[in-house]
Amino acid sequence: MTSNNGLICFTNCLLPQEDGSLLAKDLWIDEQRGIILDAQRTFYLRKERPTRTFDLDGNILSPGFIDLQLNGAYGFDFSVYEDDESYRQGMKLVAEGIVETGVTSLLPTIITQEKSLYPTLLRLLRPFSTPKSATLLGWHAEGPYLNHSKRGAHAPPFLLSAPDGTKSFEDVYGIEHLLDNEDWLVSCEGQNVGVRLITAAPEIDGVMDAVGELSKRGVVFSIGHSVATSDTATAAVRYGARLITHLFNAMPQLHHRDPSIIGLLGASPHLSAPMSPLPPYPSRKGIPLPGTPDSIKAMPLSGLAEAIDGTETSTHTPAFADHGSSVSSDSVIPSSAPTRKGSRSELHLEKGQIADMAFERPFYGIIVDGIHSHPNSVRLAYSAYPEGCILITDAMKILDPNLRDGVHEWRDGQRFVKEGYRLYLEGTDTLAGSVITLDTSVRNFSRFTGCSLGEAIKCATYNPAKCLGIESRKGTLRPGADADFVVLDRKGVVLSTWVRGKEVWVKK
Ligand SMILES: *[C@@H]1O[C@H](CO)[C@@H](O)[C@H](O)[C@H]1NC(C)=O
Ligand SMILES: CC(=O)N[C@H]1CO[C@H](CO)[C@@H](O)[C@@H]1O
Repeated sequence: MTSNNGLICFTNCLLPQEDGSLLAKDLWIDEQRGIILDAQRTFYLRKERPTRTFDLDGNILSPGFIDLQLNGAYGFDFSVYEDDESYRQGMKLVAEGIVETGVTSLLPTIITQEKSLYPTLLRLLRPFSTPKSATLLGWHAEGPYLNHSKRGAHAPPFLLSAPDGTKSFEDVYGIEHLLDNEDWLVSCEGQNVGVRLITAAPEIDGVMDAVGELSKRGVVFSIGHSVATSDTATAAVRYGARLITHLFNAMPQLHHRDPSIIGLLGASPHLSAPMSPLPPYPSRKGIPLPGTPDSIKAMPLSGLAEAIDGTETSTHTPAFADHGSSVSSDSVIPSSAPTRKGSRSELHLEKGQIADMAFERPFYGIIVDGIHSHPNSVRLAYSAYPEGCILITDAMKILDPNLRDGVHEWRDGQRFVKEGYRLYLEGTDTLAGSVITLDTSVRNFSRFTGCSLGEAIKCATYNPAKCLGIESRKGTLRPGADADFVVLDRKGVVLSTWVRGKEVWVKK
């Protein structure tokens, strides 16, 4: 009998990979440190074997799900403040409950508030977890810089413009919440580094001026509740916007002449690159034409495709890596594909302003309840840009898999009507967020799009982690990452949830 070295081996399981495939392989973790291990290194260098082995019966051992937009659950609303103590209780309630849906990390989302309430809420909403809870990663502020005409359920009197650019954002959210903090996930507990994501409309006065600075400080800027034209939306992305908030909702519908925000999914990174000449066509008999570059001359025809792809020559436009960069430099995994600097503006921007800004298509959050977007729309978006797809719930405080249908109290005297997965403001047809869970979204998404379960899982794990720049710690099974897992059966039903190497929920 060896003594307990804290090593656990999961065996007989399928591991979701970062390319969306599922790989039959063991996974080792260090239960005490709560992290994933490199099994080979541990075995050969430490000469240790796991003390415990879990046979997962051919099921899926997925990284825990990450929800970038959750307004509340189990009766608690992140946007409602009564006192510090009950707010903290609410955070704990949600963080400990939500693991039953496979979620191990999330961004509590606060909708537009009266200005004076922000400092109070944001002071409390710092990164948080308990030994058996999901991690609250900080906060997502949805508002108050939203377009009135796309406000959805946000309260009109509280919407603001940002006449002083970044300073306006600091005034509302509190400057201490918007300080640059590269190492936030490591050093987060107890610190005022809560801001992770801001949803705002770039056409609102002053907002565009703040996008670059906020992005530089590590905030994910997300375009939402907006009527931005194609040019404005593209400019926001060039300045640093990395995400679109609940694609299709609270934005103009796709118009072919001005596809607005949705059109970003179709944007070509090559649009503003200079045209580069094709290499000359070699003669059929392999006799080089005059003036053919040496690299082409020496190459059999089968190699030409590669040359034209740019893998062999440097004269052609290089392959462009969407999201080759990351907001948090310590977690950047260098991309092998070269990133290209935007070389010429086709936008109505000041000359020189974008000289150093590469164009990357933004990620997009999408609610997959079959109500906020038709399944065909979900499939259309995913087909256009699978690498950017992030499943979000945008769920409201009444999210609770066991809650009955009917009328429920919300806030400011407003009430919702819940009918199955539908949720309206009482007396209107305005959708008021969702009551879908992320595990259900993953299953629905796979059906809507025809993608594999592994590919659907990627949209709830790796893609959101990459959007936040934390993919070396969360959303993946890399050695060194947190041992946060959801065990799914082969239909995607949650069997158990683990955080930092401990099982915190089991299906009964
Ligand atoms: C908000 O949207 C409306 C169109 O619905 C538009 O007319 C208005 O200009 C937008 N607001 C700003 C500040 O651009
Ligand atoms: C539109 C749609 O098919 N939604 C489904 C999502 O998943 C839940 C749970 O499996 C179903 O009840 C919904 O019908």
